Amino acid sequence: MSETNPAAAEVAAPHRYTAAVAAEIEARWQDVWDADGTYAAPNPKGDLAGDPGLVAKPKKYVMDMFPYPSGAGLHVGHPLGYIATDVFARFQRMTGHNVLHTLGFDAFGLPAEQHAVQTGEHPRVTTEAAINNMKSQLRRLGLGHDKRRSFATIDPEYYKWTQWIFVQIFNSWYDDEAKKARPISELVARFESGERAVPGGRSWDALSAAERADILGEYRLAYASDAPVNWCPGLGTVLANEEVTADGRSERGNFPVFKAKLRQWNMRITAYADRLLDDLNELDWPEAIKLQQRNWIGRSEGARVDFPIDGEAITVFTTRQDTLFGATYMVLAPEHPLVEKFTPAAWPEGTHDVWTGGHATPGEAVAAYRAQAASKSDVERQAEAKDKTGVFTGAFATNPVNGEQIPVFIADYVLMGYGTGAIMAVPAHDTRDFAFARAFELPIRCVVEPSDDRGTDASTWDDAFASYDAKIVNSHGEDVSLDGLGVVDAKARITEWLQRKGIGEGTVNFRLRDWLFSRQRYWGEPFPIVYDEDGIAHSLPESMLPLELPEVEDYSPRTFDPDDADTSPETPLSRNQDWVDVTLDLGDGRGPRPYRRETNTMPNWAGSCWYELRYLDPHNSEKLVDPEIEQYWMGPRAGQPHGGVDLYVGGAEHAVLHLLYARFWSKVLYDLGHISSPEPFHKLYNQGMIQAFVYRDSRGFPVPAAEIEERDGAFFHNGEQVKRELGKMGKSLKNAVTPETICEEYGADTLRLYEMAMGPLDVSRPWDTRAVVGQYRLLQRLWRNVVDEATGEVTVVDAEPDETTLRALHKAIDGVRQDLEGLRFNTAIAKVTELNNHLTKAGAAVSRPVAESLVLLIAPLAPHIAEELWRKLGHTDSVVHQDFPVADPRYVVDETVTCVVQVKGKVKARLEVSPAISDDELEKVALADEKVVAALDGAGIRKVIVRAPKLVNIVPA
Ligand code: ANZ
Repeated sequence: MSETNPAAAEVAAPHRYTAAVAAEIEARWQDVWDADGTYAAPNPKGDLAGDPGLVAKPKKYVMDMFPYPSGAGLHVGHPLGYIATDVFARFQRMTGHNVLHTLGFDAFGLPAEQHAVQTGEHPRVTTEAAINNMKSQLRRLGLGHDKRRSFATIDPEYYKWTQWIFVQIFNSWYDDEAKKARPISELVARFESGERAVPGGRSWDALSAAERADILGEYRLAYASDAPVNWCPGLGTVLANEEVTADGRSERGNFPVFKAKLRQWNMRITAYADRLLDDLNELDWPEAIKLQQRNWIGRSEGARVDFPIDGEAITVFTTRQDTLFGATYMVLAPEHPLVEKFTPAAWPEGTHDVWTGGHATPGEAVAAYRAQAASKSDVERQAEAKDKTGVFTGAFATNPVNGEQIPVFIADYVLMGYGTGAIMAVPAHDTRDFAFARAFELPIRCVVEPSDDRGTDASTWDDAFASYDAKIVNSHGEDVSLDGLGVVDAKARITEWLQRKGIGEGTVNFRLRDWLFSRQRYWGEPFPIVYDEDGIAHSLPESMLPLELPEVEDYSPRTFDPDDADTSPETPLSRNQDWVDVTLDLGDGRGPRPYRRETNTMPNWAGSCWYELRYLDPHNSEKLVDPEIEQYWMGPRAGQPHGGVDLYVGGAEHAVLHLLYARFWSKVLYDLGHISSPEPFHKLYNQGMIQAFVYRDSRGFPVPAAEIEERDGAFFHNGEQVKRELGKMGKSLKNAVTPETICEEYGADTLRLYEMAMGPLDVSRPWDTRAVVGQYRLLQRLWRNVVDEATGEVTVVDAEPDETTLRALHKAIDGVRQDLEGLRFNTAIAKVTELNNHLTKAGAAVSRPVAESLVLLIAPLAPHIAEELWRKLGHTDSVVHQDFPVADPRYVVDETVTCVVQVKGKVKARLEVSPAISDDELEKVALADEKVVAALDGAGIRKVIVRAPKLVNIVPA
């Protein structure tokens, strides 16, 4: 019989497992699963309530980062994580858990909007078509999702609650004393009663509505402000810091990004900096991701110090207050509001030429320099290697530790948005200050003794000495001296001194900025905000949610000359006057009034900030999630003090944005009492990428990978030799392989096995279509161990398995269990393969309990074939909810190991013992051994050292 002639094979073996058989089985079982609701996870209550017996089981919440429904559909690289979570979820179901596993769609986003801009077709139409296409692609893979719980972020019933959460955030403030968010009404009550002083010193009653709104805006966790934002005229929208590249351009489109003052919505995520940092310690996340979040939040401990100037003070933030005696000049950010105030009309007598930048007056110099700085991004300004630029303001401030008059500069390497926007410069010990001091011929004074051999005369140095690990020198004033102290002690002493004098204090500063939350886009959630005639923002009452997107004629944001910074955005929603200008009764006792709607939309991140909560209770129209249901699936428990999803799988590219924003929203909802879990995701796992070979012709253009011929290790396309490299998989590189192609050729179970067998889940791996057949063969052999290929009859026998088979079986059970629990799917498959091969080689009919266990072992990985074989083996209930096999420890251990028994350090006996033997038992066996008894020859025993199972050492008395 020839394997290469499938037609002949099918005649000889009409019941062989083939692609056609796989296709039939897979479609049939997928229909049964859908009809039976096999993957429906019951809730303790609500409309998804189910079997209380199931709810009494421990829960497992297994979740993927949900996809953006791209029009291009899925290639085989996309479902890697989905298959992995599915295998894990199936395993958990078989080990006694009530498992919640589903998948929704993160469906607002730019591609559909861009398509709408080009074609005039509503983005909803293209998005829904893409969702439907993806759903059918995913269904083909046999993923065990609870489909009742799926939704898309564009569903009005979903974004109703996204808007509702925005309203909660808008209507709360952060109480620094209680360290939590509270309703803004409590703050108002405190202002009214006088319990808390009103900023500005007036009484709350005496303030106008607009004045009150301004004050509350300083506290609200969602607030509009005129802060400088990243304005990208080329895209026609503002961007979050995270969306701007290191060289100050838009991540998307690569357009220049400018700093512009625009009124925008922000989220006060900075209020949560400490908690976002501290709670990371409790999460089971990859260390690399935790580190990225820590760096992003960027906590710095240091001090604020006042430098007197003209009867006032410039406050600096420094992390090196121990180097105060080495501060020889100061630098303010060019935008610093105090710059004008201290800039004199004329240059002081004898001002150095390099300090003036060639300008006639300090005023001119400052104005020219400011204009220049405004055209650079923060990142460009901070670049280490850049030549340092700046100008002297003409003013001098006093160094408080020694009374020295030091010049005040403005320079763009100091940012307004960090610390206080002003620094004391210590050129000897800070690299940037060193470069600046050299350029402007400023004194460089060593105050930390270098540990290398450069000496303490800093004027001879080539670079700053920035190490912490050294002693302070040259640092004594009238009533404070730091000389001889280490850095840490010096910091403590000087901070205490500053505090006592009332000119400074220890402080913590964060790099994290508030989150810019508005976009000038159509395809996003509208803000549930309206403005009254005084321009005061009001949130919509819940009864007016969802606020649905209006129809508009033109979806495009207005874009501008990419280089023209003096433009400002125009939002698509502002083009529908009937929607924008409305008369509403907000139910606040003021009756119907005219309002103007907010016309920005929320950023893409909004919908993914809380979706893990909506899966729990997707149809609840009264609440975002029922508290009892939330508590059941997410609530804190032993080992998970902050609760959260039990396993969350997705790409490492989401280290800061999505994962930080979602944590922030959870904490606000937690503080306000809406949920019991302050963290959304307890365990995070990053899957690797599936890469693919890219073939390029002599001009470097990719050619279709499917058309490549390989000859003697070289690759050809239409006869022309091409180059092969490893890259991303996708349309543009002409190397995408769709899951459908593989399913047609081999079946979904083979595809699942192949993806899981390619390597450890967290490692990237190259796709190789030719290797897929290996897993297909495994399934064929599995089938053959249960089913007669000629007759289709089940061949298993009721005889007891032999000892070696029992050992092979229980070792496999033991190993596969541990591997599946530990997400080591590739090694689990290797163990199943080994067992299957053992049965094939044994040649005899397989005994029923062995066959059944084998089917159960592979069920999480290849669910369709497992379901079919389970049925063929005579079971009427689904394999999905069977108990996963448990290994019998007697067969798991190697039969025996050799134990060496020594008396006085000499080997006297060798014993064959069980590897599981305890120290006590081994000692008894050793002491009873004839040869040992003979060797001791009646002597007493001083000491017995036992290292079970391999060594016993006896020391006679
Ligand atoms: C004096 C000094 C001496 C500093 C020294 C450093 C080394 P991190 O750790 O990132 O928080 N700095 C403060 N505000 C700044 C701003 N708005 N723009 C640019 N630089 C700013 O950095 C804190 C240090 O960065 C501060 O400590 C300050 O320089 C500078 F040997 O003060 B240091």
